[in-house]
Amino acid sequence: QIDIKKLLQNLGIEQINHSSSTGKAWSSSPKAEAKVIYSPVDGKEIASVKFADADVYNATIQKAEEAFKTWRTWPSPKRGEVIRQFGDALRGKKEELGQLVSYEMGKSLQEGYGEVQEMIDICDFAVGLSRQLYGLTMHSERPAHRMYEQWHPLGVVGIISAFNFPVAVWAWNASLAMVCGNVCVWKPSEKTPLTAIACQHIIQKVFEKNDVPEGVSCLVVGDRSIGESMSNDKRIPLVSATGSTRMGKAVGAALGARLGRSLLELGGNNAIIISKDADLEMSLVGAVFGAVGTAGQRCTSTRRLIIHESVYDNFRDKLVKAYKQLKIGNPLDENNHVGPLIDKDAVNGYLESIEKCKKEGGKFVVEGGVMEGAGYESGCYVRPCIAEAKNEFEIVQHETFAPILYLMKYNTLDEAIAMQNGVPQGLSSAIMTINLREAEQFLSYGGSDCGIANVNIGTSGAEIGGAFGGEKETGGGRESGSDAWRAYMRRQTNTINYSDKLPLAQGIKFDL
Ligand code: UN1
Repeated sequence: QIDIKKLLQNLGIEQINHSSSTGKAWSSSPKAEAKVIYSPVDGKEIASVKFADADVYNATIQKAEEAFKTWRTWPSPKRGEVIRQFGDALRGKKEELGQLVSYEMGKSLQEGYGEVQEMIDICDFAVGLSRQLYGLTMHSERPAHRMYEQWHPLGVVGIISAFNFPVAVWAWNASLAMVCGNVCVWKPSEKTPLTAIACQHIIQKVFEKNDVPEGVSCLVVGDRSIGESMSNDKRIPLVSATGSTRMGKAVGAALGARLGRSLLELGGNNAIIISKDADLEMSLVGAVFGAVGTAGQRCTSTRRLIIHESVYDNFRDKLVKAYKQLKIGNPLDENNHVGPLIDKDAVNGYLESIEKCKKEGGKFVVEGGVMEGAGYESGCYVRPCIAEAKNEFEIVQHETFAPILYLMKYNTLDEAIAMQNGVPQGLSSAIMTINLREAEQFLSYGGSDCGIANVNIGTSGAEIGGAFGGEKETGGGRESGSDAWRAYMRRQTNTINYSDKLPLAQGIKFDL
């Protein structure tokens, strides 16, 4: 059980009645109506928040633009120092923030803590990065000329995040964008605004202590109209959006039309290939965690298992046995494996997908259904289920954000790879094998076509150090580690002539 009033208080939340913040300052339109946020855990009201309108949105972007003029003059390692302190503040609030993530979103407490840990990790990464925003130098073809490139911040970065990782994905974007010298405007999912409000309070206190200009980290709580405004707003050179492919196509089209930049991290349809040479015990843990963790609501969740025919029956039976042991219930109780879906719409989507799968000929070896009775009052708890299906089923080609796992059989590895790649999405993929030839083929140019390809690890639970994102309908963006920071900066090539002549490139003669 959770004392939500106390939890919000411990997180320093004073401002739930306003929709927008530029740091210390909070505001909302006097006309804004209050929206009640319910927890999927117990169906109870957490708090009511206000959604921003166009006026509040505009004022926020204006403040962000002003802040950028100062923030970009701060040396990057000094910006990194502020992010270091933000990471420390998160360490101090890990328990409380993790609990609120769990209660507002419905993921297990362990995963709530894990999500805050991802925020801490990316802050550490960003601190190091603040001294490493490297550009290349190159040799000029002209005498006494020097060439190099440098990376400058873009300006206002819009961040649209999804309910399933309500805080970590913002931190991936914001911590990198801010050490790079950008200012951020965050539109969190309208389903999980409270964790966003909590984060804004935590970062604001650190910013205040360091005299960071008002407007470097902004929050706008609102519905999709805010996302649309951001996408069409010429004052925002980059919008980073995480969510459904449908949303991403709209954001990408709006940004494309004004030749702005978008960084898209959209749906996945992730498969694990279980080879004849797989360690089946290990595969079992990877597959079950991947499929039921976060109640199947990660973009990296395992949705398909492509199993070699020689181990198919054996592995299916192991899965069925493992699913029987799953405890479904309050995610704050650490004995439970599976928490609720985010809301009743998600439950309906889950039920519809099961029906569609059956219509197309899918055979359920573990049946789904909505949980009823004590502890399930919110109506959001569902049974993780497993269907034997075909890759070409329409429903299998589609990402359902729920714990439905599809099993299919293969004979040759080429066939398995073709199935793995034979979906519109391209986020995460994995092969379970101790056979080097198979592993290398899977990772080669002819192997997985996804942004993430793992060997002997499931599809979910990526570390922050790697670039995160995927191909095809996943949107092509990369966030988090490696050189993903470049997306938040503009590259400038500089040529300096330190001679007293003006030779032209390509040997062109031009005499006056
Ligand atoms: C997401 O679901 O949008 O790799 C992000 C993972 C997590 C992040 C998932 N580290 O599963």
